[in-house]
Amino acid sequence: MSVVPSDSTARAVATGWQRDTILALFALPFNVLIARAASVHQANFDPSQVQVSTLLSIKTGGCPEDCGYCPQAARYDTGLSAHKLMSTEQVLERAREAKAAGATRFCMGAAWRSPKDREVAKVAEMIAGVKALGLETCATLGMLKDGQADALKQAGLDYYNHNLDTAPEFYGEVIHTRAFQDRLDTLEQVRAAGMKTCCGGIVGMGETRAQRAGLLQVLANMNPPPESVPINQLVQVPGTPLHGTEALDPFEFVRTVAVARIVMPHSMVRLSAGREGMSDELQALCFLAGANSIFYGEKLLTTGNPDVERDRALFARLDLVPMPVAQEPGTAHLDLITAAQPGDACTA
Ligand code: SAM
Ligand code: DTB
Ligand code: SF4
Repeated sequence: MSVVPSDSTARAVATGWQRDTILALFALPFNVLIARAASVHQANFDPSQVQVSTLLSIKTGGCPEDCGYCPQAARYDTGLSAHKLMSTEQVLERAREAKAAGATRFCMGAAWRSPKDREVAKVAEMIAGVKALGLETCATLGMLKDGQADALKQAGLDYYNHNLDTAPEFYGEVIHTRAFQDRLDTLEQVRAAGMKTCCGGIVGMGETRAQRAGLLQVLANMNPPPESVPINQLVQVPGTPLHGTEALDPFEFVRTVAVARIVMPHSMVRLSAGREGMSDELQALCFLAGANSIFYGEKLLTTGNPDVERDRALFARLDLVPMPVAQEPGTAHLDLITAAQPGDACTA
């Protein structure tokens, strides 16, 4: 059975993915699905390279939204204390540390529904400073209003992260304070300002397989699809409404990564939240299935991430090397493959 358009590894990728086609990919025998995803991955990227990004919460907690998964929503008692926006110097210090540890991208996250213009001006200062360090810049600040995306772009922002989180039909069961369409509107502003998008979602929130397929369908049919696609596994935080949700079968998580790789062959697929609870073997399967980016450093925004020693050891065990900035997908870098020193993995 062929459920992948024959040109899916070519640069001009098929759009117009149907839900049934994506579900048929999910339903392939596990080994067939992983082999197919691995071949799409290899045709477009050097499979031994993994992008290394570091995340920093520049404004933590106290958020007015009601996202059912999020420890930073003020209305849930998660024991998290709220902090005001960090100073530019504090942020730059952390960015210098991230760079020294081997990160190539620095992502700044704020627990806002939507930033005020004066907050955007402060973050713009941070972005300019991080960019000047030679790092790729990414920010996730909530919904953007007119002019804000342009201000961020002008400051040097490369990527704006704004997740769809889940399928349109499941969205209303998780978040009530803003709509799926609001997310699409912000992503459109980001595109119009000339920035790249980092957009993905969360799995393991009690959604069905059809809904996981639905999330990937909306992402893959964006024109163009997001350059970065974070696949988060729900980190269950006591006090949030989704705490206690039945855990997703880890192999279903791997299938989701594999299908994301097939339907978005040129995007970076990031193994994002939830990695701390995954074994090295499970992560290796995710890399085989086409994941080629991670968050690196002990903390995500407020929850844990594998410590750097564990990730260095994982890279060494799997002969993975950090991806240099600006690798263009679709061009297998044989020079880099041969130059890579297995075992000399993370420069961190
Ligand atoms: N407040 C902004 C917003 O929501 O757009 C930016 C920060 S928000 C924390 C960024 C993303 O983190 C969310 O869209 C969600 O996908 C992810 N996230 C938050 N809490 C999570 C959790 N407990 N497990 C997995 N992903 C989570
Ligand atoms: C994304 O998709 N995942 C990151 C990043 N974008 C901002 C956030 C994960 C947050 C996990 C929960 C926490 O640490 O608070
Ligand atoms: Fe607020 Fe973002 Fe958390 Fe939603 S995901 S509660 S908007 S910080």
